[in-house]
Amino acid sequence: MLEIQRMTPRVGAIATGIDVRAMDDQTFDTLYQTWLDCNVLVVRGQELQMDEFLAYSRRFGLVDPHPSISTRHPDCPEITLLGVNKFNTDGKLNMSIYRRGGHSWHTDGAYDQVPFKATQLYAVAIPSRGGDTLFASMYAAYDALPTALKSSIEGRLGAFVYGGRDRDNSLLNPEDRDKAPALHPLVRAHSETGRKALYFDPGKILRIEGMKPEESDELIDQLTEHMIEAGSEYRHQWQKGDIVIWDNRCSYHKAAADYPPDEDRIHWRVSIKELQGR
Ligand SMILES: O=C(O)CCC(=O)C(=O)O
Ligand SMILES: [Fe+2]
Repeated sequence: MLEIQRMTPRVGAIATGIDVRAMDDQTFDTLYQTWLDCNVLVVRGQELQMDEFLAYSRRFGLVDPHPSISTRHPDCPEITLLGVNKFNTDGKLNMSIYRRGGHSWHTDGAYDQVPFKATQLYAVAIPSRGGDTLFASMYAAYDALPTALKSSIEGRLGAFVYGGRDRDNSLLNPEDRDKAPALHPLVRAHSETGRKALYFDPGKILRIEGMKPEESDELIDQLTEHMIEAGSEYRHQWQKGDIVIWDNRCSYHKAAADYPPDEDRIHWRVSIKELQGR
């Protein structure tokens, strides 16, 4: 029987007692609502083949292949492999793979005109220590912004690209590195809950539209300082067989990227976009 435990007052819930391969619509609706309420949903103890993981993922929306072509599963473009091919041919640790998602707090897909609604990971191999994923709420970040900062971003658009101002886009194929920035409101209402969120990503934002470069950089620094509201964080310690889905419209995340490099930490990952309605 489905049991749900909230992990912190704002972010994170863990569901147990279900098999996602055989879940009726009513149970799924409960999970989905929990996910909207808690922004991050963990389902524990699943044993899945790739097609089963994809079928479950499609219940949340449209599964879209990630722009990093080199890290897609060779037989299944919708699935990105995390933690695979970690060592270069010269034996050196490839930091773009080892530290993927670990450079800064971020939201996935802000470089797309239609950003990812959700990202979902399935834990295939887990190291003996480290390798957690950290989450925090964009709603809490917005609510806690000082009034002056709230007014300076109201109605403003951010311009986002893969790699941001540092242009760290080594996981993209060279021909995919020059896409035009995508523009999104920095105060962005969630399409399903209607709640306002601070939609921001210091590693993808290029500039804030309509501002001088120095002003834009200054505001980006201030938002970076305010994006994580103490008390809105959840740190997920992985178990093999966990499925974790996070809502990119209202949460930030970051990989701890601190596990022993000679151990495996492998996830299947999907990016999910909105379908009409939800
Ligand atoms: O590996 C992780 O813990 C998260 C990586 C990440 O940022 C992502 O998959 O979007
Ligand atoms: Fe990410």
